[in-house]
Amino acid sequence: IAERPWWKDSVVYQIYPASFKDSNGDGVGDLQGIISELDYIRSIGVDVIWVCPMYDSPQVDMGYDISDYENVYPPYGTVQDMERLIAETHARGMRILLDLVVNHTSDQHKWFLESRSSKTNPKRDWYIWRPARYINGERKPPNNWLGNFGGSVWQWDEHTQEYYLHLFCPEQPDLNWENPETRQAIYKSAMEFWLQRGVDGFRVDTVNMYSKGDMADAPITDPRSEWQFAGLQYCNGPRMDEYLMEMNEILAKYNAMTVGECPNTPDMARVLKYVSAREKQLNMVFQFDVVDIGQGPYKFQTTPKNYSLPDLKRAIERTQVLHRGNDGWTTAFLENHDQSRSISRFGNDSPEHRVASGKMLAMMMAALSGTLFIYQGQEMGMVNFPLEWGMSEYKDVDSSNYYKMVAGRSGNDPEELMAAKVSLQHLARDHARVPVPWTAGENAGFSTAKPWMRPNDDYAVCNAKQQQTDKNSVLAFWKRMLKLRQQYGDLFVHGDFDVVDVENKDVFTFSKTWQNRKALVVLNFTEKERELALPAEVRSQKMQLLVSSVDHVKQTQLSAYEGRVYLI
Ligand code: TEU
Repeated sequence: IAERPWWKDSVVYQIYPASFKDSNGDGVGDLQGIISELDYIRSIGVDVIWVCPMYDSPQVDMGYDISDYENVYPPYGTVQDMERLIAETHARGMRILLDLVVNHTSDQHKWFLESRSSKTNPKRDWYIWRPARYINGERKPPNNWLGNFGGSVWQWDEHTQEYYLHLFCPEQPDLNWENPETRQAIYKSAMEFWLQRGVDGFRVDTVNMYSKGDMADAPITDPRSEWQFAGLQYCNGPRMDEYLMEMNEILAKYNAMTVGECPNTPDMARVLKYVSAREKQLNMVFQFDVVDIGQGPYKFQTTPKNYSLPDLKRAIERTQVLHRGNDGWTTAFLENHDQSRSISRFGNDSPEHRVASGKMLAMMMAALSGTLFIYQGQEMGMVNFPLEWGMSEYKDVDSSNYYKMVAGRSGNDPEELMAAKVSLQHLARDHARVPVPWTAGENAGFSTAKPWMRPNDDYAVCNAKQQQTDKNSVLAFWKRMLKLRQQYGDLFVHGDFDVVDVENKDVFTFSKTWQNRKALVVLNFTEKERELALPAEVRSQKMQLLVSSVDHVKQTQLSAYEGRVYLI
């Protein structure tokens, strides 16, 4: 069997520093807050933590705009605090990944301040500068690509009379990976500085955007929409393999693990090349097939729940077959800091069904092959904050840019603004950035000060303290499922995934096979009782119920949101 390095069988817990726990009473989470809860994290049954950007940053994009790779954002702590976090994590038998954000820096990074200072500065070519086009005497950007946060990807710079590229905010200028000097500086400053301090690997931000496609004028594929961003043009450019193999040479010196964030990549052969062991590029990637489901040409141009369960089954299948019969590896995730909460998105976040559907989704994820990633609060069944909250509660540039664009485009049309608000309540990244609730006490136990973001209204019932004592909690069920995932690793982590009844729009049944053993996972995605319709060839065999997400298991009926795993 394929070798099993630690990162294949690990469960990774993603931490968003601003929202995890505040230890010094400034209303913002910090590194000491993470250290203080490492035992809690370990108790869930996870093996690795991934800490989102804690580097020095003006925080335009919550730390994904880095102004100094070799320093910590002061409200979070110091480099010494990071060294303590690394040591305390290792002392508990866990490993630690940091976020590697090297497609761009902050516009406050010293490299960019030099690059923009003059056209002859030695670092001018460390970023991507282009002259304007002039059409009918009017100044135009070099091409009409649109960025991930709306608007052109080109920012005019008065001082040197050129545009610079930014696939995200204007405050996030893209680094020029074509320049070998720049690449070497990135490897040294963003990677080796932390690898030398003992980090075990990286989650690699926007890993397929370092080599851009052809910069020539690329027509927007959907002229109807101002927000049809050109992701397909500037992802997976021609030199991606070369850059990642070069980067891998550094990582290999430290035996470091990598998981790349790989959006906008429908071509499975391209994805496989990134994760194939013999290609020596990345160990695994996050594919976006599942979390992008139901989204329009731009994610917010969609309506809630506008996908079917068969669509979801097919999307999960595309992430589960990637490593089958080859030397690749895959990941399983439903949440991260860019996604809204999975119970709200794929389950049912009403008070009546939050716990049941949270357990059902926990069972699904624990039974999927590949390295499993859980996002802070997912283990407790956190859900989106309600539609009633005002726009002032949305702190994310992605959300506010979209709402502003709709207001401008529609002249503040109330119906358009409400539609935008409905989409944001369903999909905004802000739902993942709400402070983690630790207790039912003031500020949900997150801080002794007013938290930078409002805790969700349900923290009295949904908080870590309550769930650690409640044997029927979502947390208790996640712990149980992670133990079973470890106990039956061949089936759950390495087994071959096959959908059993792809067209069933209510129940998701899939099997996991490892040599002559099989597990059958049956998930009722609806709030109604559904018939337990097992395939004939399975019914005839000896089956043992391994686990159900409900206490009273009926012979022929699945309860609302009930999940079951049978061993065959
Ligand atoms: O995300 C890249 C990415 O593709 C998503 O940001 C997506 O474009 C965005 O959520 C719009 O819906 C990474 C980080 O995960 C994200 O938090 C950063 O904002 C982004 O890169 C820039 O670093």
